[in-house]
Amino acid sequence: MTAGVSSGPASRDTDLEQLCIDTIRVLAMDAVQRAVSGHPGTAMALAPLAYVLWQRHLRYNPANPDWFGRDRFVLSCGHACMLLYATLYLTGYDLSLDDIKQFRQWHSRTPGHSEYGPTPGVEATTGPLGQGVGNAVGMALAEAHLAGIFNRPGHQIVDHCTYFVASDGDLMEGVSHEACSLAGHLKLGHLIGIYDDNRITIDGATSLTWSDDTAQRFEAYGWHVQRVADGNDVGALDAALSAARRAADRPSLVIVRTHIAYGSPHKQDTPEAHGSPLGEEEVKLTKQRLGWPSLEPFHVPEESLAHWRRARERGARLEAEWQGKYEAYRRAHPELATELERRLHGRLPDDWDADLPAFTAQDAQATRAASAKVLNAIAVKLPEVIGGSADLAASTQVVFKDGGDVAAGNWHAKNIHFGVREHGMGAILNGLALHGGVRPVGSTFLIFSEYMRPSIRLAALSGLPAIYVFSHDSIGLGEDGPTHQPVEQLASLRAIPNLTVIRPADPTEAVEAWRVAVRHRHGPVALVLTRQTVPVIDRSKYAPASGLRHGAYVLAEPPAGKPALLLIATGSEVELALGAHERLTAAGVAARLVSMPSMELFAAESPEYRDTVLLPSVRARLAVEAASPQPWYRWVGDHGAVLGLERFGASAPYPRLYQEFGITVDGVVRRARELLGA
Ligand SMILES: Cc1ncc(C[n+]2csc(CCOP(=O)(O)OP(=O)(O)O)c2C)c(N)n1
Ligand SMILES: [Mg+2]
Repeated sequence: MTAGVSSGPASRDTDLEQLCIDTIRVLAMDAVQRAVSGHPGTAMALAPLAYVLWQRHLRYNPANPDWFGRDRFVLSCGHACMLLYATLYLTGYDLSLDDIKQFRQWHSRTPGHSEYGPTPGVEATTGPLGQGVGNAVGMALAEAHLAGIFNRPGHQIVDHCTYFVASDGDLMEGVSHEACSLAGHLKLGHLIGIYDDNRITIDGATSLTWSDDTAQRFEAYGWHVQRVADGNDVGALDAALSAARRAADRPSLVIVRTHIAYGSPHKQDTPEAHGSPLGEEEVKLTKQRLGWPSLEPFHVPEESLAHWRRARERGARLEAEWQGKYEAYRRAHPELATELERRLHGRLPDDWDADLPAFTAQDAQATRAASAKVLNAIAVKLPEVIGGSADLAASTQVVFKDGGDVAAGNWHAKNIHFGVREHGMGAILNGLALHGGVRPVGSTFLIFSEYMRPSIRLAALSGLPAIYVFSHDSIGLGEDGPTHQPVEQLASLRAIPNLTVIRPADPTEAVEAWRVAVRHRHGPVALVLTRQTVPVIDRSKYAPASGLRHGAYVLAEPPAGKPALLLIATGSEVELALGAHERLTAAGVAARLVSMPSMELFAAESPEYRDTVLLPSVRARLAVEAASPQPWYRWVGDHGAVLGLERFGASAPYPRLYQEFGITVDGVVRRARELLGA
């Protein structure tokens, strides 16, 4: 049953507490009013929660936002970021009142929705609803995993909680369902959610669209659920958060009934308070109703600030205590401590890639199969690499041999079974990456990257080192048909800024693709792999695959003379392009073949390098990729052509599909000749 919590007797510090709480409300109103845009209502409503959480429960040190032992906090409803900014300023992070005044302005540290990076203390980029909930699940999973690996009897060195705040919208979004369902299954006891039950979304009362019983829903997931009937009841919030932590055998949700824009005479409990300034007059009336001592904007009473800033001392003490424990751990287990530090700094051992597999002509195989071998070789040296798939492990082959399955009580294992939850997986991968100490890999069919795209985008925006393995990368998957055959996915992934897409041509390029992916730490990498077998390119005859790191490289030259034609291909189509190159060469056509596994890596190269690969003087250029041609026009130019696919695929054995769609050696040769006007 859901437990109800209400407060005990009022403490003698009540007035000061109220002043501290109202300081958040005032800063939220004023900052939004000054910016003439933003979301004041929810920050105002959740001010008491922020006060209780940041004063009494959350373990953090404003002077060191990166302290590993801190509790994590994710504001999933990123629109309410003024709540977080005000709290970070008041508790004494490196964020000033001027920063608050710069809310939503160019280059400010207080952007319109919370972003990971510009603001110290902000743990995740949130705004797209539901994502932060998934991030929190990922963080809690990372914590449980690292605790399982690094803690020793008497040394609970990994022992922190992850808190999140979710709004109605966060819990309506499917991604939070996926993530919370998995969190309940995995019994992530250090995960504590607070649901802002204000019964308002943008279009009006939630009764318009929603009659879920959220408490029952989360109980059904296996969560510990409590209700706080009044979001202004500091004692009840305090008690509920304590009880949530005590319920350490499963995740907790505290459902807090709040009133959006609490204190505003005309805007409280209205949807208008969600996303617009209250208005000068209403701000004034609200301050009066709150008994606020000044009508001056951004007025912060000294007693309030002084009381809030006790968080600095508290934080320094908490970190020092933890540091003491850590020193004892380091003395008792020096090797483990060194390894933990290596992981937290994201440092790679010098020889991490010394023993990656090498493939010879006899090793023709799908690039997904080659990838599996590389991944397992990497995992020997880099135990921080963990992950799995959304119920497609046998297909994507992201399986750590002898890695064990992550399960409740077996969190130290390496294979994460995300279940059929691609979107949840995407958000959880981001949380794993944000937490640190692990290097997350998630996998599914390329087509189902569609189901995780919002999380991929956030990984890219936040610069997170997540690695995606997307297998079944084209019509080459064959009989499963057009529902499963990606066509436009490569183009759409390549359109995401700061996402690196790599589609290796053969097993040897798959090795290099992993080498790049592991080294690449400032954004996600998607490895796009075949289901079908591809040959191993004979590197004694053609250029080495180390060129992959440049995104594109010259694989084959004409036997003599300057090229008159550039063939450019990726993935399984390199085999066709090689066949065409041979035929054209035999016919006396001077063609250069470029393998371009990654447009992003190539685009990041110097113009000089790019010109050595795509010779500016050669305007007859043909790109070959069994997918939407759109991204290729940049590389083939006005006089070039693309042999791609501008329709959905079909259900049939794949050789027939390539034949029917004209993506064959013959097709390449024909288009090349057309381009050359011969
Ligand atoms: C995925 C996604 N869809 C839509 C939006 C636009 N949006 C922002 S807040 C919101 C709903 C507001 O209601 P609620 O989540 O309950 O937040 P509250 O206003 O109560 O703070 C919507 C639809 C969004 N931010 N993310
Ligand atoms: Mg709401």
